[in-house]
Parts: sequence; structure tokens; C-alpha cells
Amino acid sequence: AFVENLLKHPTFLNNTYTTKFIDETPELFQFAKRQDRGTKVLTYIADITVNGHPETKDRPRPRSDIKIPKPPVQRGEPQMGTRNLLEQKGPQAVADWMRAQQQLLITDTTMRDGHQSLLATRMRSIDMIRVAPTYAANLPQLFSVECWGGATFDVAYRFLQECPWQRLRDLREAMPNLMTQMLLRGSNGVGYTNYPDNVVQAFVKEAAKNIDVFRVFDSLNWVENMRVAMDAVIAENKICEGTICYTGDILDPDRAKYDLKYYVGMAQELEAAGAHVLGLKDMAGVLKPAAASVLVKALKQEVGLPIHFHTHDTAGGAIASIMAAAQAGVDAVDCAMDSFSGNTSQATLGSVVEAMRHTDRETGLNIAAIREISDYFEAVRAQYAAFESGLQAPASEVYLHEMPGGQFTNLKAQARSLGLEDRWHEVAQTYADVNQMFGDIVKVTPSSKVVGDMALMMVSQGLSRAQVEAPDTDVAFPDSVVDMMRGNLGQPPNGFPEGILKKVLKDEAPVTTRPGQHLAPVDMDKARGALNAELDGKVTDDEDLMGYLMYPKVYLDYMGRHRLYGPVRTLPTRTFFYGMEPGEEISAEIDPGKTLEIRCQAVGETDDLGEVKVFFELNGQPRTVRVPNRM
Ligand code: BTN
Ligand code: 3PY
Ligand code: ZN
Repeated sequence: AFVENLLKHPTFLNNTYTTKFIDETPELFQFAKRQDRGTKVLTYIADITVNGHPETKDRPRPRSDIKIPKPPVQRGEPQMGTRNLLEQKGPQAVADWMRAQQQLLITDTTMRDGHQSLLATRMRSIDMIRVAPTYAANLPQLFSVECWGGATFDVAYRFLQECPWQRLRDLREAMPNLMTQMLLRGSNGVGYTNYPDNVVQAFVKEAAKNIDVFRVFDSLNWVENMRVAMDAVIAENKICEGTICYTGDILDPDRAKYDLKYYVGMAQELEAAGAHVLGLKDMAGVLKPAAASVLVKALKQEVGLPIHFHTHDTAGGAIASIMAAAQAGVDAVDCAMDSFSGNTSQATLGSVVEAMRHTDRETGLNIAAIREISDYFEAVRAQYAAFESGLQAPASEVYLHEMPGGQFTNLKAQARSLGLEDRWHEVAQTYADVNQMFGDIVKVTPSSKVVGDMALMMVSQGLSRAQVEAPDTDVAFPDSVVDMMRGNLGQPPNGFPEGILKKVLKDEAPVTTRPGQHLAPVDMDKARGALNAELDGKVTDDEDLMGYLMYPKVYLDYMGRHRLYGPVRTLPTRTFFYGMEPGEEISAEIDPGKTLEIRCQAVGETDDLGEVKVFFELNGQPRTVRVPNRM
């Protein structure tokens, strides 16, 4: 029926369709409900086999000899971990324990920031879930596993055709003794814009079913804009890590806006707001060792909270800063498994463990267990060659532009798509200029995206900062810039500079109070009704509703594809991105204990209707799927 719908469709007949045609043409899905999940998954494999995956087209291919990654063996049953303490005694007890004990505590970020920073967030759930029991069994001394939030939420729906909530439930179940951690962008939730307060609250409530540690930050360091999210975490009895985003250089007198006093002041505000832990988020990796030492010492002295330090290795200095912070008494630090570390990602977990060995801050983690898990992830990473950035070496240029690790490779890809790849260093310089023009702001999602949009626009149009600022030139600012100047992301310290406000907004007055204060609460029952109607009466749960409220179009597109392709999250990663070859066999466990054994027999020729038959065996039975050849 799908193919009949497709062949009758005017766009298809006119030959004006693109690779996104199926995604953007919901009427093709009208019939799909009747098909069983096996057929749906075969339809997906057939389509990818014939047409390729749009995301891996023209990108480097994985080596042909790679194997499905094999998770390391578990050494016995999981011992008690931080999660057990949280469950038994609550968040304050965990915070007290952090401060009282000596070890340098470690959060593993591989499943969130590690792949967000190195592979454009493309790691699929299956590659995480298969190793999660090994974490529980072999690394029970970890402080937490950061595995959710940030960009992982929308990328799961948008590009990976999977449900982020299901990923979280599966990981939680596989690691019952370890605390799960997420990155929450305050009032921006896991999105790029401020949401109404009741949406943020409902999101936190839903996430708290399976998240233990919430790292809450604001992209302009405005504590006012963090309270709703922080209060919601505290109400769920989970760990609220109220977080400072670090920018500038406290030791540089020319960057006096963000000096030691500023950070101590913000930390005290976060403590007063009820944070259990103080997060120190160096999203670009610009906190140099000497400054880390001064900052951590001051924070330890002036604030009563345990401190959790996050940095990026973009300049190659992460481990040095971590050592300095550890000597100054930092309580916990973030690292990524060796094979997902370095460059724009976190410091190397195994190296930090070794650096601490035979010191008073020994981590208690088993280095052999780390190597085994890292080897597993090395094999995982090989499957994602299409998403590697090609970055060859660390670069001190980060101290010039201050781009967050999660943005760097993305912006570079955007520059490439605009034909500006050769002018990357100009983009970097312009990014720094835009930051100064905006009054020297914190740059982290979403404010970093605004600065990036402006920088790309200026480089592609050949505009300098002086030209943009000149009162008589007419500049068409990107929407995101107008939105930020209107006050829709909140306020930076001392507000935005008068000149740029006037230039962007002309006579419009900005709003300088908290955006959430002006956003009407969403009527949840009404929204659910609208969503059910969009989905032809399918009754949706709270997870679906949150996906829809954060990303309406992305979520509905995901659901449209889900009806057609079924549980493709269960496919091996190579199959998901490249389809199958004749003679190849795979299995996909679509429910616990229910496995599809799939063999690709042959791929036919394209017929007069522009269709290709793909011949499979599904659990031993012959099955044929016809898909359009769109190549
Ligand atoms: C994307 O749209 O960039 C990624 C989503 C995956 C789309 C799949 S690939 C095969 C099929 N054909 C389409 O037109 N969309 C889906
Ligand atoms: C995100 O918000 O996704 C980040 O990683 C910020 O550093
Ligand atoms: Zn980060």
C-alpha cells in the first residue's frame, strides 16, 4: 500500500521529490498501521540498501573489516554504588559524602558529551545499552554516568529514529547501582529556546523517574533563569547540580567582567538557591591550570558545596587543569573513556585514573576494566566514521574563540556546507569579534548558537564588526540574534550593550525580565488532545507529550517514520546506516526474547515503475519488499 500511495503521489510522478520526500509527505503513511514490525524493519533495511542513508551519503565509510562490537565480560555481580546511597539516604547525604571522602570522584561522559563532542551526538542507543551492564559490574566506584540531555534528546528523534526516553529507561535498568546524570539547559530544557515554566517542571518530573543527577545551567549564567528547573529537581529528591559556566580568564585583567569575584558570587547564589552540588562547567576548555587552582580554592573556601568540574580537551590541556583542580580540592571531575576522549571531548579517563594512582586522591577505579570498556567503544566508534570531524590535533586557538566543544565540530561542518571551510580561522576570529560586540557573553547552547549564526553570516557576507555596528548600514540579523536581543534567552551580567540592542531591535524595547514569566503555561490536557489527534487517535503517554512539547515537528516526523519503519533502533549500527549486502545475516531483538533473524538474499533490478525488489529471509521465511529507487 505504501508503494501504491507513493506511485500515485503527484510529487513522485513529477519527479520533484528529494530524499526527504518520504519524511515530508505524511499521507504516504496512511496505510502503515496494518503492517507487522518485521515487515516495517525490512522496509527500512530495503530502503537504506537501495538508496543509502541520507546522513552518510558522501561521507567517509567505515573500514570494511569492522565487526559488531563485543561488550567486555562482567566481573561478578554489581556492587553497591552511589545510586544505592542516593536511594537510601537522599541527595544531601550524597553531597555530604562527596565532601567527606578523599578519592577524586569521576563521572564518565562517553554516552553524552563524549559522542556529542566527537561524533555530532550520533551514537545509537544499542551501542550504549550493550555495555551498560559492564559499567554496573566493573566500575561501581564511578560517581555517575552522564548519558542523557544536551543534544542527545533531539538528535535521537531527528537523526537516529529512536526514542530518547526509551534509551534512558534501558540504561537505568542496566546500571541499577550507578547514578545516571543528565545535562539540563535550565529554562531551555533540552531545547534551544525558553519554555513555559510548567513545561520545564513536567519535563524534570518525567526525567527524574530515571535520572539521578541533573546538571542545570543557564546559557547566560543568569541564576534567575535557573530556579524553576532547580526547584523542580529538588522537589523530586534528586541531586541538583547548580552550575556555573566558565568563560574568559580570571587571571587576565583585560577580562575583568568574569573575574574571581564574579564566579564566587554566582556560586553563592546557586548555594542559596538550594543546589546540592556546585557544577563548574568549562564547556570550551579554557580554564587553564593556574586559574583552575585559584578558582577551585576560592570556591571551596567561600561555598559549602562539593564541586564537580567539567572541562574539554580542545586545547590539549584538560588533564593539567584536572590535576590542578584536584590538588585544590575539587570533589569530582568528568572524563570520557579513552577511545572517546581528547580533542573537543573530555580528558582521558584512564590517564586521569593513572595520574591519581599512589596519591591521596586515588580514584578506586579498575584500570583494566576501563581499558576493556574503552576497547569496546573503540570498535563502536569505527562504525561512525561518517560523523568524524577530521580534527587532527588539539588547538590553542580555543583561547581566542571560546567555542564550546559540542559546538566546534558542528560549526565547522556548517562552515563547510556554506563553502567557508578554507576560511575557518576567519570564522574563529569573527566568532570572537561577535562575542565582544554582544558584550562578552557566556557561549554555551543556546547562546553559542546565536554567536555562531552571526559569525557565519558576517564571514559569508564579508561584513566586519565595525560595518555591522555602523549606525547607517542596514544589516539583516539572523532570527536567533533578534530573538536573543529581545531578551528571549534572558539577560547576561549587566545586560546587552545599548549600541547593539538599538542596531538589532531599532525602536523595539527589549524585555529584561525572566522570559518564563511572560510565557503562558501550556494546557497539558489540550496539548495531549492535539497530539492524539495528530497521531490519528493513538493515545500518547507523558514521554510522548514531552517530546512533542519540546520539539513538535521533530517529534511528529519521528512518529511518522516510526509507523513506516518500526523499531529500527534494534538494528546493528552498520545496518542502520548502510543497509545489507546479499548473503549477509543479522539479528534484531525487537522485544526481550523476540528476535528477528534477517538474511538478505538478493537485491533486484530497478523495474519500469522505478522500484526495486529486495529479497529477504525473516526467521527462515522468504519475504520480499519493494522500495522506490530514488537514486
Ligand atoms: C534524515 O532525514 O536526514 C534522517 C532520517 C532518516 C530518513 C530515512 S532514510 C530512508 C528513508 N527515506 C526517506 O526519505 N527518509 C527515510
Ligand atoms: C549542551 O548544552 O548540549 C552542551 O553540551 C553545552 O556544553
Ligand atoms: Zn561539555
